[in-house]
Amino acid sequence: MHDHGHRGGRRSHRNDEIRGGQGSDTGLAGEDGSDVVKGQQDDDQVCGNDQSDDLYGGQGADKIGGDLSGSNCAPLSSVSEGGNDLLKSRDHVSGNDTVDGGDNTDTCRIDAGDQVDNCEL
Ligand SMILES: [Ca+2]
Ligand SMILES: [Ca+2]
Ligand SMILES: [Ca+2]
Ligand SMILES: [Ca+2]
Repeated sequence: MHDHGHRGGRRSHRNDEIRGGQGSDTGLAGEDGSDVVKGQQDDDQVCGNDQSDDLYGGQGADKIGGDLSGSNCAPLSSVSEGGNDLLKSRDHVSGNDTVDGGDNTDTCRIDAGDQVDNCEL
C-alpha cells in the first residue's frame, strides 16, 4: 500500500486513505466514498461517514465512528455512520476506546472493556 495520506478536513467524494500523524487528531473524517481512516498514535477522533469504511484508531484512547445521536462524530458530520464498516480499536489496552458502528452491519475489532455500540459482527 502506497502512502499518499493527507490530513483530515479535506472533503472528498472519492475513496480516500486518511492518516493522522503523531499527537491527537480530531476530525479525521472520510466523508463520502469508501474510505480508510487511520488514527495512529495518541487520542484520535476517527469518522468514516457515508459508505463502507475501514476505521482504525491505532494507539491511544480513540473515538471511532458514531452516528448523529452519538458523541464520537456528531460535531463533525451531518451524516450518520452508514454502510458496512470495519472499526478497529484493538490496541491491547482495555477500556480506552469508544466505538460506534452506526447504521447497517458493522464489524468491530476491540479490546475487552472498550465501549462498543452498534456493532453487529
Ligand atoms: Ca466514507
Ligand atoms: Ca489513536
Ligand atoms: Ca456503519
Ligand atoms: Ca483499546
